[in-house]
Amino acid sequence: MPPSFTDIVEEARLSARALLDYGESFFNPTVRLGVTGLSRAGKTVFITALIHGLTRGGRFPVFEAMNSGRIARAGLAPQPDDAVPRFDYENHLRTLVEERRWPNSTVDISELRLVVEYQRQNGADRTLTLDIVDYPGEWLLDLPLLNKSYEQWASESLMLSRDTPRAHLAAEWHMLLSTLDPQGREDEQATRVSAKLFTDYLRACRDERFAMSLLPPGRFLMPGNLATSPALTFAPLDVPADGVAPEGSLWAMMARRYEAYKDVVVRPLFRDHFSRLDRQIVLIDALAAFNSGPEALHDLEAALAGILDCFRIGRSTILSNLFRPRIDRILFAATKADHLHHLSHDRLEAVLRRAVSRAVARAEATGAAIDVVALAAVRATKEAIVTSGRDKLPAITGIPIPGESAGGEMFDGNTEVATFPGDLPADPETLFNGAFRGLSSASAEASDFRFLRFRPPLLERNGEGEPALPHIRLDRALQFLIGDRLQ
Ligand SMILES: Nc1nc2c(ncn2[C@@H]2O[C@H](COP(=O)(O)OP(=O)(O)OP(=O)(O)O)[C@@H](O)[C@H]2O)c(=O)[nH]1
Ligand SMILES: [Mg+2]
Repeated sequence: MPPSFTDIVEEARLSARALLDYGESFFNPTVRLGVTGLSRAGKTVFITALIHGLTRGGRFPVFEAMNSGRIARAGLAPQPDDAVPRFDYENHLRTLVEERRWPNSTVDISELRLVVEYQRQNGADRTLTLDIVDYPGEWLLDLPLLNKSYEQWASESLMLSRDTPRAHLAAEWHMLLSTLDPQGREDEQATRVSAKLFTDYLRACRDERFAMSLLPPGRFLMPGNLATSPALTFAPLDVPADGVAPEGSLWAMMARRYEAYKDVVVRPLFRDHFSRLDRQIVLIDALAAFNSGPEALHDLEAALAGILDCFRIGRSTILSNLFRPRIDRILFAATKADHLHHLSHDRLEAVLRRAVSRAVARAEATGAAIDVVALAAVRATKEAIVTSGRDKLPAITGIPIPGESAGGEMFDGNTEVATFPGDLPADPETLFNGAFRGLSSASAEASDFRFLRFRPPLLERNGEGEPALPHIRLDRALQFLIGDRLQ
């Protein structure tokens, strides 16, 4: 397909922005770190733990620049974009450390700048600026829409909604859909009702029992400041993927609004944030998919593939930096690894490697550096060996958040428990072949995995300032993401 006028204008805008960024980072070395992940993947917790670790000096033996004492100071600095809210670091940290609660789901974009003063290995003093953006994970699902027409998106969404377990959740919306004539006259009321029922269906799919990932458009679930605007009032119709809408029809109205959504919401987000990244960590909550079942795992895989296709990845050159930056390092991270005993971490990494194998192969072919890690930005559990009859099981202990339940018991947020969440198989393929049961099709007792959510840890204060947050391999992530820029 030849590029449209919109595409050409958009490319020109992206290049202009890249030129501006390049000029700035020439005098002021900067890493724009993309913390990417679907909703509830752990972005806000990761960013908070990363800033805390860098500014107060965390226990990071694998992060060479810090471990060898070459980082003199890291501090927060005024952020570059005046129109973007500041990442509420202090509040998120207080929630984690003092209230021992996890931060709320993110509802809008925010940004933070960190300046690291360090000594190069040759002794020269330098600074590195780190820009980080946080956003609601739902919005990430919009990136693949940039390359899809209304008709393509509508027919794909409809096809997906006919699979299990989605079909059951889509029943009400499907019923309405069967009464709508796409070729009929445009109709505001029918459009609003469809958008509502379609949104209800997306919301039901996101429920932790089903844990579906592929749920665009993202603003339907997390509207930000655009709720009820026409750009958010449309839904798929049963139309052919290569069809053309007759003028004045319901179909044309939906298609127009879909394009407006892309113009008003998706393109600016891509231009102002995602197109400018130079490093990326992709956070993936595989455990939520294990809890739910094989459908959720496949859905996660498909959502990640669609999203990763949208990034421009490859070795960075002066030319690419000038006209369009490239992501030259990507770390795929399975988050919340503290829910598993460390004996299973290699297996979790293997599952992740399998889930993103297509993206990894593509990125490696372009010369970008790739790694895969199982980590916990904030470690909420400890490990123990529990004896069950003659067996000794590697278990984890922690305090489940209030309202979590297991084995018929509801937890109050103060009781510590030891759990055995389930064994990951040695061969990840067995999971992708669907050989496990989760909450989408079985009761909690009959499920193969059961990962409880735990409260953030109680920190031991010994009077020497603020204590470090415990973590698993956050230092390895930092070393991979910015270690080379601090040499
Ligand atoms: N045990 C443990 N739980 C974590 C960790 N990181 C995140 N979580 C859990 O995952 C949930 C989501 O984490 P967030 O950081 O809010 O996720 P997010 O990606 O910012 O989510 P959205 O803002 O909704 O897009 C938290 O409420 C915790 O329950 C971790 O390192 N360890
Ligand atoms: Mg968040």
